[in-house]
Amino acid sequence: MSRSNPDITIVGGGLVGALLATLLARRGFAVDVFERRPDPRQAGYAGGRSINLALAERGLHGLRLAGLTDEVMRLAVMMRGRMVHHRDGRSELLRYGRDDSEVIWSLNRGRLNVAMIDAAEQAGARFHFDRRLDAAEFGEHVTLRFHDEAGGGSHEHVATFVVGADGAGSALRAAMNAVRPLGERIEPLGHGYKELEIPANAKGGQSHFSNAKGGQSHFSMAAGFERTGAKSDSDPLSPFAIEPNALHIWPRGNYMCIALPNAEGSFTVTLFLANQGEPSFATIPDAAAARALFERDFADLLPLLPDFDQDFTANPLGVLSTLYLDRWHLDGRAVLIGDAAHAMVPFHGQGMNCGFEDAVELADLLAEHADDTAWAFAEFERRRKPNAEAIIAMALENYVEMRDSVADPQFLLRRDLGRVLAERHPGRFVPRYSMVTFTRMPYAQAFARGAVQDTLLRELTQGKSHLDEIDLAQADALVCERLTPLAA
Ligand code: FAD
Ligand code: E1W
Repeated sequence: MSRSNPDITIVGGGLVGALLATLLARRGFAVDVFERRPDPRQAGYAGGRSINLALAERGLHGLRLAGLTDEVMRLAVMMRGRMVHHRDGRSELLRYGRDDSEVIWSLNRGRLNVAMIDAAEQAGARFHFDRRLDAAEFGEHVTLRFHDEAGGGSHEHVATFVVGADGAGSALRAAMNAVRPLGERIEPLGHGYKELEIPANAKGGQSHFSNAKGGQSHFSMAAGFERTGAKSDSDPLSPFAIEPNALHIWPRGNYMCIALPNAEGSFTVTLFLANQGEPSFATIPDAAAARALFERDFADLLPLLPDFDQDFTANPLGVLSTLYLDRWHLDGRAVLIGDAAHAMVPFHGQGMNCGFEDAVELADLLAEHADDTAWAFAEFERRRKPNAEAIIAMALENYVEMRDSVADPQFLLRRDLGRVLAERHPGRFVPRYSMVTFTRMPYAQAFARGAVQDTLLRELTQGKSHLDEIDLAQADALVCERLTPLAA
């Protein structure tokens, strides 16, 4: 089929652009990817900083289709649940799923991107690094102008049509919007974030054994090598200062820290905090003020952050916004995908996972309808936009749930009853987190079923304060009446 296929031009060789490039190149399309940054295989990624992200079933499925699972899973650390660190120093592990088949994976963003660029090139895609899109003209063809970030000067590329995978600040989106407004609305969260690091072998300032295997730790949780025993972080040979196989959360009401493990034994910590008010990034303008906040609110975490002042000063303050668009495409000439189409707040850990689902859907549509991209792009938007809107809403809701998870007793009663009903009705009453994280059902369906379940829990717990006051026979009847069984 390959010769009658149009050439594909992708702007942005990040996670989503690289996956789309692989999927299309494997189907015989000629694919060109233009990426603003230098080749990460030569330049080293992220300035040496180790930023990680959580991969779940939806993202894993995309990687499977690209033939990337074996390689990527070798780099991954299993996270079985969230480890909640309370103010009083106690911590508890709340499992995400029913067993170790329902877990998520922590991955180094830079390494993942390199693996994906390699895979795309092996499939035949051509990458052009140091090429920043600065203008696009939409005539009969699409003329793209790139600034050469390495050598200066500009380059032109003429495309039949173009896919914008250039992230939340998409330059292609701006160019499309100038031709025909996309109905863009950017909603700032009002909270920002700062990344910090717990280094490998950080044990609260005490000196410790370094890992005998010299970095290639046996604690890195490649799928088949999983260690049993929950106390691996207290093993003196472990490079991990805290439990490796968890996503750590320090909820503090209006703000929080999280930490995700890296295979080498370090953790990337992220502080999420309001930009204004008390406390906020405005009231901790320097490392000394930030340290005082941590001494008060993250007392058990601070000793694990030996480079606190340096990290706080040098690392940029991240901005968090949601991007809503009315339209994702300009007839058959341009379409947006991933964060360029629907940037969301990170509190469900689904931005990349959702972008990978986009890539799979768009690759399928282009493979079937390459001769009618106007239809393919419209259909892509029709299928994906309601799902993007659903995960956007769920990600916003999850911030509140994460940061004050210990608050309201009615919330805790609903959560406990939810657990009981999930156990009594597997495949019918499924926690919303599980539908989002461990299944590939459309996000919009997970959102809708989640709403039905929440209404049910509110009705059943109305005026009650203990689980044993609840009529489970009535609950069972309502579950069966309002929720259809999910396909296996
Ligand atoms: P990007 O990753 O932003 O890639 C865009 C690419 O386009 C980049 O390589 C960029 O250099 C390039 N580019 C930009 N402009 C131009 C231009 N003008 N010309 C050429 N190239 C250009 N998601 C998860 O699934 N799990 C998580 O745990 C998770 N955690 C997160 C934590 C934080 C703090 C944040 C902010 C996000 C998190 N996300 C997570 C979301 C995830 O990072 C994004 O959804 C994902 O990176 C989107 O991929 P993308 O390829 O669409 O965009
Ligand atoms: C996940 C940045 C980030 C990434 C995540 C998650 C969270 C909180 C954050 C959601 C979650 C994996 N979550 N974790 N525990 N309960 N919900 O599942 O990716 Cl802040």
